[in-house]
Amino acid sequence: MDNSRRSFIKISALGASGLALSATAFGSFSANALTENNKLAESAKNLKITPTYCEVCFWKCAAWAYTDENNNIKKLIGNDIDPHCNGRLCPRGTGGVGMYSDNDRLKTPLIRTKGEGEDTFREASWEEALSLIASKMQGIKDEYGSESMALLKHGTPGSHFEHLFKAYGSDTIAEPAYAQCRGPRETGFGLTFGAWVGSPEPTDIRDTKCLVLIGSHIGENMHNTQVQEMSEAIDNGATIIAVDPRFSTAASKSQHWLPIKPSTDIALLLTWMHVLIYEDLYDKDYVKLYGSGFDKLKEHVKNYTPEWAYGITTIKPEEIRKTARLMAAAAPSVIVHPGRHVVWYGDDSQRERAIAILNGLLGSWGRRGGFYFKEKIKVPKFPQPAYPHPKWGWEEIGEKYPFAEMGITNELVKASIPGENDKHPIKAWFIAGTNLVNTIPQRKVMEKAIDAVEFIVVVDTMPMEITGYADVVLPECTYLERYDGIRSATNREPSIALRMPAAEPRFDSKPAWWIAKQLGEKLGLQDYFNYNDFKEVIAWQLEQLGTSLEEMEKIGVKKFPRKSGSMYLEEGQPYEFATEDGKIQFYSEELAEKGFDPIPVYTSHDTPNSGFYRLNYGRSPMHTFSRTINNPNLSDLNDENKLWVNPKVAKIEGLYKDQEVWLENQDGVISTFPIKVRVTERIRWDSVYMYHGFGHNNKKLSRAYGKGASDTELITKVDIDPLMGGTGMRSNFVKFITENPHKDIES
Ligand SMILES: Nc1nc2c(c(=O)[nH]1)N[C@H]1C(S)=C(S)[C@@H](COP(=O)(O)OP(=O)(O)OC[C@H]3O[C@@H](n4cnc5c(=O)[nH]c(N)nc54)[C@H](O)[C@@H]3O)O[C@H]1N2
Ligand SMILES: Nc1nc2c(c(=O)[nH]1)N[C@H]1C(S)=C(S)[C@@H](COP(=O)(O)OP(=O)(O)OC[C@H]3O[C@@H](n4cnc5c(=O)[nH]c(N)nc54)[C@H](O)[C@@H]3O)O[C@H]1N2
Ligand code: SF4
Ligand SMILES: [Mo]
Repeated sequence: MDNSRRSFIKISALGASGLALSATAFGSFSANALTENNKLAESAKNLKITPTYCEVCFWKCAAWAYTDENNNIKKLIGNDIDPHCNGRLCPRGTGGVGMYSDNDRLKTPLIRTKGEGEDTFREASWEEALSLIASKMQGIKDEYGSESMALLKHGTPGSHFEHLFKAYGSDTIAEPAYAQCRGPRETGFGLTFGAWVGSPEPTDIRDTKCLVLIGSHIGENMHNTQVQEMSEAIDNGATIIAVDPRFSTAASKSQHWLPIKPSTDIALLLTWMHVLIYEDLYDKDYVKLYGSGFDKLKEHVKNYTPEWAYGITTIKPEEIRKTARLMAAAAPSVIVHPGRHVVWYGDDSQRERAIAILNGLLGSWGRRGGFYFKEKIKVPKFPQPAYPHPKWGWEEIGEKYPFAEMGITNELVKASIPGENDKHPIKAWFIAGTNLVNTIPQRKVMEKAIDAVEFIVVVDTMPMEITGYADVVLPECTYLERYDGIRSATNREPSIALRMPAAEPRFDSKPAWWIAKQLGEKLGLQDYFNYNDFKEVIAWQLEQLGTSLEEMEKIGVKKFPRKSGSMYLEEGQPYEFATEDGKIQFYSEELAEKGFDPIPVYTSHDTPNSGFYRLNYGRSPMHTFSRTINNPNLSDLNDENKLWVNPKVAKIEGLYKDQEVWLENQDGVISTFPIKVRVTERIRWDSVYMYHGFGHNNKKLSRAYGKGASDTELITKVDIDPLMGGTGMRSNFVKFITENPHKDIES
C-alpha cells in the first residue's frame, strides 16, 4: 500500500497530547484486577451496582457491574436469572473490565492529515470531526446517492448506525457475522426446516443424550450457556461425538473422536444418512408426518456406504456405523450441532443442509434434547417517521447469490473497487465495531477497495488495525460506559436485559447512539432522533413491555412467559414448517429450480502440495477474535498464539518446541510476525492450527503488537459459497520458514 492514496497510519504517530491523556485516573487498575476483584467481594456493599450485558462476544450475557466512588469498575459478575449465563460469565466476560481500563484506548476524535511525507492523524474536537463526516455524507448523497455510502458494522454500535443509515437512505449494510461466520448454516437450515438456527442456537443441550459436534469446538468456543449445558449433559451421561481434525477440548470430553480428513465432512454426513436409512434406524413416524422427498433422499444416499466414506474421510467404517447407531439410539434427544463459524470450503450451505437433513432423519427438530422452538419478545419501535426507500442496497449488491438473506461484506468490499460492480458503486465506508482487515480474508482485495473509496470513518474503542485506514476515527466509549438497545433474545423463554452505564466515559469517548444522533441532526434527519437521550427511548420501550427503567435497573433481566406454545412437538402433533410445502425438505425443489443440487453431494477439495500443510484456525478460550488480545486482563491469560504441529511433521521439517517460524502460503504471502511451534499429537499431520485474532501490527496496541501470527493475512484464497456468497477460508496451505524473511526490510 506504499504508493496508495490512503496509506496505513500506525497510530503510534499520534501526537504527545494523546499519550499524556492516557496517564490519567485509571493507573491503579492493574492486570491483577481479576484476583483483586475476588478480595473485593465482601466490600461490595460500598460499590454501586448497575446492570449491563456483555459485549466481549455476541452471546450478550447479562451481568452486574460493581463500581467504586472513583469511577473504577471493580468487577463484573453474571446475572443469576439470565438464561444466557445463569449467573456465571466466561473468563472473557469477567475480563471485560479490561476493555474499560485499557489505557491504549482511543481517546479523542482523530482526523487524517496529509503531511509532506507520511499521512498522520491529528486530534480533533467532536464538533469538527462530526461536521466533516456529515459534510462528506451529504456530498456522497448529492453526487452519487446515499446508496453509495456503505455501513460495515458488528455488535451493538451497529444498530444505532443502521438506524442513521436507513434514515439517510442507505441500505448498503453488512456485517462479518454473516458471510464470514454463520450465513451458510442459516441458508442450509432455512432451506430444510424453513427456520434459521439464529443466535443463541436453540439447541437443547441440557437435555440431550447425544451431542454431535462437527468442527464446532464448544469449550474453546466459549459461548456460555452451551458450555454450561454441555458439562451438565456430560454429567448426565450424554454421548459426545466430536468430528474434528484436531483433538479439541470437546474431543477430549467425547467417547468418539473422529479425526476427519479436513474438507470431507459432507461424505461422512451422507454416509451417516445411508446407515440410518438402510439399517432402518431413522425416525419413520417423524419423517412420514413432517418430511417430503424422503424417497429421493433414500435413492441418493444408496451407494454412500461406510466403506466408500472411509477412502475419503479416513474414518473407519465400523466407527461410522457405530456412531450412527448411537445417534439413533439417543434419538430424538440428539443434536447434530449446526456449528457457527461455518464458512469453510465453499460448499458450506450444502454441508449445513446435510447436517439439517441428518437432524430431520433423527427427528430432533422440535424435540426435547434436540432443538427446541425458541421464543423472542419483540421490542416495540420508538415512534419515528418511515425510512425512505433506497434504489438499491445489500440485496442488489449480492444478487448473484440467490439465497443470501443479509448483506455480504465481501461483495460490498468488491463493489467499492471500480470495474467490479459498476451498477452498485460504493464510494465511502462507515465502519463500526469490526476490525475489517483482520476479519475479512483476501487482504489485497480489501486494500484495493480501501484505496478506491473516497472516505472512511471508523468508530471503535481501540486503535485497531482498521483505524489506520480511516480518514476520521471516532472513539466510542465501551459497553460499560453507555446505555444501549434492549437485549431481547431467543431462548426457551423470552427475556430482555438492560445495559446502562457503570461509569462515566473515560477520555473524550462517546456512545454510538449519541454519535448517530449528532450526525443525523447535522444531516437534517432530526425527526428520526426525536429524543434528547437514548435513555428516553429505552424507558418508553420498557413501558410498552409492561416494565420500567426503574424496575430494570434493579433486576437487569426480565423473563416473560412463553406465548407460542410448547417448546417441543407432541407425539403425532400436526405442524407446518415454513417451507414451500410445509414439510422438512429432504429434497429441495427450490434448489433444483435455481440450478443447485437439491440434495447435497460430496465434492473433493484441494489438498496441500508436498511441503505444505493446511492452515486450520479456531478460537482461543480466553479471547474474542482480535478485539481482546490487548485487554490487560486477558492478555495476562493468553498473550500469543502458537502453531500446533504434529510430531511427525516436526520431525520431517526439523522443528522443535517453541522454535519461531514464519509461514508462507500457497500464494507466496509471508506472515508479518513469527509464531512459536507447539509440537502436539492433537493435530493431524496434514494440517497446522493456530488461534485466530493474534499478530496485531499496530504499535499502539502495546500488549498485542507483534504477539503471535495472524491467520487472516495468510488467507488469500477463498472458496465462495454459490448459494449465499460466504467466504470459505480453509483451503489455504502454508510452509515453514525458519530464517527471518523480513531481516532486510527491518534493518
Ligand atoms: N481469519 C479469520 N477471519 C475470521 C474469523 C476467523 O476465525 N478467522 N472469524 C469470523 C467470525 S466467526 C466473525 S463473527 C468475525 C468477527 O469479526 P469482527 O467483529 O470484526 O472481530 P473483532 O476482531 O472482534 O473486531 C471487533 C472490533 O470492534 C471493536 N469494538 C469492540 N467493542 C466495541 C464497541 O463497544 N464499540 C465499537 N464501536 N467498537 C467496538 C474492537 O476494538 C474491534 O476493532 O470474524 C470472521 N473472520
Ligand atoms: N472463546 C471464544 N469463543 C467464541 C468466539 C471467540 O472469538 N472466542 N467467537 C464466537 C463466534 S462469533 C463464533 S462464529 C464461534 C465459532 O466457533 P465454532 O463454530 O465452534 O468453531 P470454528 O471456529 O468454526 O471451528 C473451529 C474448529 O473446526 C475444526 N475444523 C477445521 N477444519 C475442519 C474440517 O474440515 N472438518 C471438521 N469437522 N472440523 C474442522 C478446527 O480444528 C476447530 O476445532 O465461536 C464463538 N465463541
Ligand atoms: S460468553 Fe463470555 S464473552 Fe460472550 S457474552 Fe458471555 S460472558 Fe461475555
Ligand atoms: Mo462468528
